Amino acid sequence: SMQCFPGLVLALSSLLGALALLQLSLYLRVPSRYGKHEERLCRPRGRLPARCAWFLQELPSFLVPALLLALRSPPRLEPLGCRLLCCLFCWHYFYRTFIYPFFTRGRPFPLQLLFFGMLFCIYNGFLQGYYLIYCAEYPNDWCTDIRFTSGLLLFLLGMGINIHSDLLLRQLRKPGEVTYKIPQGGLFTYISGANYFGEIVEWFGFAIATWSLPAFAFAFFTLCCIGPRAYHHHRYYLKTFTDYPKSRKALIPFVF
Ligand code: NDX
Repeated sequence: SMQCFPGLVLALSSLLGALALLQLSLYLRVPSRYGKHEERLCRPRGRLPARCAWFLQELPSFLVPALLLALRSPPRLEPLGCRLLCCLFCWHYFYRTFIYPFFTRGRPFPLQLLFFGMLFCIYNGFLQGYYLIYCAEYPNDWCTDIRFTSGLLLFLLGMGINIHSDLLLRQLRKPGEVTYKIPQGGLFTYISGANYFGEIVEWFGFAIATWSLPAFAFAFFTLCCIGPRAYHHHRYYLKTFTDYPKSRKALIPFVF
């Protein structure tokens, strides 16, 4: 049966950190090509409806850790912290896999990116789940540790912002519409990337709550992946809408 190999965790986390830097160097100047940053919808055969694409892409991030948690024998009952943290991760991806895709009004998603996205979700789902279920050691009172409580609070706050902002974006379109409008309300009042800001806060909260290398590597990856994207969204809006609110920032309210 499976056991903890600390060297494996270190290697996979380092590779995740390296992928984050690769992302940053690739997507700082040019955005990743999906959504509003894709050239015209000219090759309809190379894409899948947003609904299927997001479902398939994110499913492994839910399934892999959920299976690891369910199939571990003997089941990991102690300490409470590990199961709780693993459940938080699965909870986010339950939303992203089974709820978000069924309401999205996004444009069809490129198959090629879907393939890489899925590989990434398998990789990260395995790393986070494997670490929490086979490696992590917490004292029995971890649930009252300031790192756990403050991290959990940030996680919940970020998740709330992320879900609320994705809802505001969705409401900009009627079913079947594919045009872009100026997002309004919530944190969009201050930043163009409100949904991304929420997601970043969420995963840094998770990293603090788990106090682990894999989770910090993933939070860093998220920052490098959607941070630049928030900046490119912002530039797109400034270029497209002459009446775009001048005081709005890209990712961090009042700052950047
Ligand atoms: N999926 C994370 N890298 C990614 C998909 C792409 O969950 O090759 C990372 C994720 C993947 C990426 C994933 C990993 C790295 C990949 C990358 C592609 C290339 C890259 C594989 C897995 C790669 C290397 C080199 C390392 C191999 O039509 P539309 O779609 O634009 O409509 C949008 C709509 N909307 C508007 N509607 C009307 N008016 C407007 N002004 C609108 N603005 C937007 O709202 C969408 O339907 C919806 C949201 O759009 P957008 O662009 O704001 O968000 P989106 O990027 O689609 O993300 C959706 C949610 C969001 O909450 C975000 O926080 C979360 O998913 N997310 C996204 C990406 C990554 C991630 C989280 C994470 O790292 N944690």
